[in-house]
This record gives sequence, structure tokens and C-alpha cells, in this order.
Amino acid sequence: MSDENKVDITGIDKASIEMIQKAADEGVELVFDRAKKIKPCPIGAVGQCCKNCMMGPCRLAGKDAEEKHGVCGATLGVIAARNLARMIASGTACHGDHGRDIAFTLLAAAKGEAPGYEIKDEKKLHEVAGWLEIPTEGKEKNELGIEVANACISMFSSQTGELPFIKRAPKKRQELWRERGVIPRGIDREVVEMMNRTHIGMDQDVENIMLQGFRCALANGWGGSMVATELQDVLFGTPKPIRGKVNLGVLKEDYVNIVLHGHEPTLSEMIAAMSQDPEIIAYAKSKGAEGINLSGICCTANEVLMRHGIPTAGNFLQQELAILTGAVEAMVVDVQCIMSYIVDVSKNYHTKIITTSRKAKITGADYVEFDEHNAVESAKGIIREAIDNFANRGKVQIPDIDTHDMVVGFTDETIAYMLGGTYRGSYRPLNDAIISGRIRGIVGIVGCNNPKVATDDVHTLLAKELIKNDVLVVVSGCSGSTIAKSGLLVPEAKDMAGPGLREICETVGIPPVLHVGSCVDNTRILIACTHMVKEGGLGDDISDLPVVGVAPGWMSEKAISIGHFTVASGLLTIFGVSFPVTGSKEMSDMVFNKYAEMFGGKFAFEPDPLKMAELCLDHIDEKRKALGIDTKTERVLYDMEKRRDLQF
Ligand code: SF4
Ligand code: MSK
Repeated sequence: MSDENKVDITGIDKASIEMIQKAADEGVELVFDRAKKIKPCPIGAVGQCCKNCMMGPCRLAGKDAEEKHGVCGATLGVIAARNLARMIASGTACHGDHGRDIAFTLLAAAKGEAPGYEIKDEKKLHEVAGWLEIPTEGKEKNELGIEVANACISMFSSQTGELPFIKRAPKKRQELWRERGVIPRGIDREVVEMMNRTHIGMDQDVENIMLQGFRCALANGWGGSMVATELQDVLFGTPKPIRGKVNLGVLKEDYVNIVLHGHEPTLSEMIAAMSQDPEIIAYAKSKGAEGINLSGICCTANEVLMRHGIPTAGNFLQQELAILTGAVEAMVVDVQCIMSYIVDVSKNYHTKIITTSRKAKITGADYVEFDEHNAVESAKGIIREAIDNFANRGKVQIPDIDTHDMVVGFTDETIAYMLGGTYRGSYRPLNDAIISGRIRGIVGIVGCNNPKVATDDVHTLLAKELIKNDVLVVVSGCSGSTIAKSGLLVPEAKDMAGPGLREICETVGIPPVLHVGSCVDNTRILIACTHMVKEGGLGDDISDLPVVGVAPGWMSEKAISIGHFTVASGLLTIFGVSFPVTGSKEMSDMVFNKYAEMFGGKFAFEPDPLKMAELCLDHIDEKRKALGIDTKTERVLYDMEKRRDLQF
């Protein structure tokens, strides 16, 4: 490897460094190497390239880029807007299809056609039925489950009207969305219309394109992602705080290691159940292993971690590193965020890459189609394949450093329960803590890792700076597993927090950084914000709250879709790495200024984690000032009359 291509490992944890060194010694290429070799296209990175038709591709770069036009006449602003809008459509499609799959699994389970699955959280089922306006009285859980599943499935195909979960948002926000014409009619419809509008010769007005972008993003946040989160809770149980471990050291030398990777928990739930089967354990022992050790990567990791305490082997950028240990018998992947190069890396070791979804095959990998109608047998078959591979192991090197404990499973329900007390869960204590200034504000740190930036540092430095300043941090996705590696997700981390936040953490027994789940679970943050508004004392819309969203190391189109639904919901949303419209003045103005006029939320772009923290604190303080809570005050008590005055 030439010096020019030397891997920049600034900020990565020691276990990963050990594996990166091993890869270099053994001549195995990694994502970090490819990121160095593949110089990102500077024109595409800032949104100046259009390849929407074959009169082009057209690159509108250079000093006079703003004056240039594509062959069809498209302006730079239109090109940047169309590119961004297509990213939103793709991200919404990904999360939407995830939600749809879960809805079909619920339907099959409720009909008794998916042995091994059953409705685990009836309370949640009733709650979701309420939002869908489905009468529940006298209905047996499977009967209701069928109706809820069908109502969710119809959210994808509906052509008119409003998605039902829109009603969950504060009334003022709903009205703003209606006024702007961005309430989604149907999830699939908004994705299709977005693709249509961005075809050559279609929508050529930047604001009009982005309004449909918002409608499409809202179809994700208050549609597809919300369906996924809610129905996963119904089927697999709503998570509760649980302890787990994170980093490559969770792999066990004497066990058959199966790494679960991807996003949809349908298969991994069944593998988790079947790995406990005495017959399967006996089979593993018959092959010389002590048993079966499951761990996760990416958001499948988050799903099985928060429901079963299954440890996380790593985040997005650690998927190749797990294979480097030589200890992984099978990496079982479902959908999304799977690097095809894991197949190439696996060729150097004995690891089997097992793809399981018709939607996500990888050339060179094994394929065992997962069918939820036959999940028990599918899961057992996959586990047996892994066990059979145990005998093929070569030398094993599992880093025995840097494995951290973490407490996860802080849903919007558990936050209310923990902070609100045993008898009646409520957001009152959280709101009071914010009003009194003990908690200055809340920041959600979400999203991916990106080899273009100092991968762990950008997340952890930001989180540390925020908690030090009394900001309660909530995390999801790979950001959660990244920050967990620096020990911030345990109650003992309160000692790194400022005095106000520390007091709350001590009283309640929570960490200063709360893990809310996977990428689709960003909807839990939306619902928590809505509860805070409805509880009273912090304004009458999400945009009034001292709350910020940050994606410090984003890379996926899903992040752009998520960012747009958080902005549309009223939050300042800060992106690191780069922002794919900065090559156009018109689109930069739209994204960083005009969005605020439209929705009260907007994007900011800042790659430096400490400057991100400053932006968060400035925004929080501005919101506190507007609310009149910028000085520490005594507790504000809301009586029933005052609460009734709030528009809900
Ligand atoms: Fe060029 Fe217009 Fe075709 Fe885009 S749509 S590639 S700008 S001609
Ligand atoms: S898995 S979308 S790398 S967070 Fe949700 Fe991680 Fe980003 Fe995939």
C-alpha cells in the first residue's frame, strides 16, 4: 500500500485499529482504503452534475456555474434540487419498504400463517389501532392485528386524503403542513410523484420541487418509518431499558459466531429465538463449539440489542472488520447498508456471507431466501450452515480491548415512564427539567459513519461537549453504537455531564445519552417531541422546543430523507461530512434559509464536531429565550385550565 493511500484512522477505537492493522498485514482491502483511492467527484459532491437524461450528463461547474444551463436548459438550482429530491425519494422508499414488509409479517402472523411470530405487545396494538381509528372493543388480538396490518398496508397504496399518523403531530404543525400542501396522500404515491417530477422536462421550479421533497420525506417520518417502528413493537415487543455490550470484542472464540446485519428484524428475531433451541445448541456442541454467540452490525444490531440484549459487534464501518477476526462463521444480512465488499473480505477467511432477501442479493454470497411463512425452518437452516462452518476456522484474532457496556431501549414510552414515575408515565418532569434549566435542551445525534471523516470522533466529541453543557443527548442508528464505544451510554457517564443533567441522571438512574433504537426509530424522537409540546410549557409546536437533530457522519440517502422530515417537523438539523447542494447558491439559500421560513426548521452544514455543538447550544439558547426560560426559573405548574388552553 502506498503512503498516499495510507488509512486515516484518526478517532477510530482501538479494537478497530487492531483489525485495520491486521488487514494491512494480510493485504486485505477495506472501506477506508477504497475511500482514499476513490477521490469523491467534487462536482457531484456539491450537486452540480445531472445525469437524468442522455443529452447529458451535464456538469455545471466552474466560476460561472450559476450562469450555465444543462443541454435541456436546466439551471444549476434545478439540477441540485432534483438530485436532492431523488435522494429523499430513495430514502423514503427504503424505509417505506421496510415498514411494508413488517406490516405483511404482522398480517401473516395474525392470520396464523407465520408460525413462530405472534403479537407480543397488545397495548401497543390498541394504541396504533386508535391512531388508525379502528374500533377495538370486543376484538380478539389477532382480529385487531389483521385490521391494523391492512390499514398500514393501505397507507402505501392510498391515493388521496392524509396519512393517518399525521394526526399524531401537534395541531399547529398539521395546519402548517396543510397550508404548505405537503401532507402525504400515500407513501408510494409521493415517491412515484417525486421521481416523475424530477424527470427531464418536468418540475423546474426549485421551491416547487422541494415542497414535493418534503411531502415525500413526511411520508417517511410520519408514514413508512412510523409503520415500521410501531408494528415492530406490536410484533416483537416495545423495548425497555436493557444492558448490552458493544464492539468487536463481543465475538467469542469458542462459540459459533453469527453476525446479524442490516435493518429489518423479522429474520434476526427468529434467529435469536432459534439460537436458544436445545437441539440447535446440542448440534453446535457436537461440532466442538461451546454454543452459539449472536451479535449485530448496523440497525439489525440495534433491533436485537434493545429487545434481547444481544451485543453489537459494530457500526456500519466495522462490518468488514468483524470478518477480519476470523471468528465469524456467518454474517447473515437482510436489507440496507450492506457493503458488497464483505464478500471479497470473506474470501480471505472462512466466513460465509448469507444474503436472505430477494431485494438484496450480492454476487458471490450464499443465498438462503427468508420467508416469514416458514421462518422457523429458514432460521434453523441458516444457524446450521453457520455451525457447519465452525470446523473451517483458521487463526482467530478477536480484539480483547474496548468492549463497552451500554444501556439501551429508551423509547418515547420508556422516557415518560422513567422520568414520570411509577404510577403515571408523563413528560411533565422532563418539561420541568428543561424549564428549570437543569436540562438545557435535547439533541438527537443520529445516522451513519462515513470514512470521509474521523469516524468515531465526530460523533463522540459532539456528544461529550453537549452533555457537559447540560444537554440531554438521544442517539439512534450507527451513531448510537459509535457513541456507546466511548462509554457514554451507561448511568456512570453522568460524571461527564454538567451539574443539571448530572442531577437528573442521578435521580432517575439514566445515562446522559439515551439510545432510542434504529434508523426507523427516529420517529420515536418525533413522538417524544410531540409529547413535550402536548405536556405544556414549551410552546405549542415542535419548532418551539429547544431541540436539535444532528447527523455528524451521514452517508445514506435515507439520512437526507430523515433530515427533511425533521426539518419539516420544525427542527434545526445539522449535517456533517458535506451537503450535496452547496455548489448552487439558489439551493443553498433554499436549504439553509428559506426552509426556515417555510417550516420553522432548517438545515445547517458543519463538519467540525465542536462547532456543531456550538450551533446546537446557540439554537437551544435562542429557543429558550423565545420561550422565556433563558434564566433558571422555578417550576412552572400547569393546571387543567392552562392545559385546555393549549390547542390539542
Ligand atoms: Fe443535462 Fe437536462 Fe439531461 Fe440533466 S436533464 S442530463 S441537465 S440535458
Ligand atoms: S444502519 S443508514 S449506516 S445509521 Fe441504520 Fe447505520 Fe446509516 Fe445504515
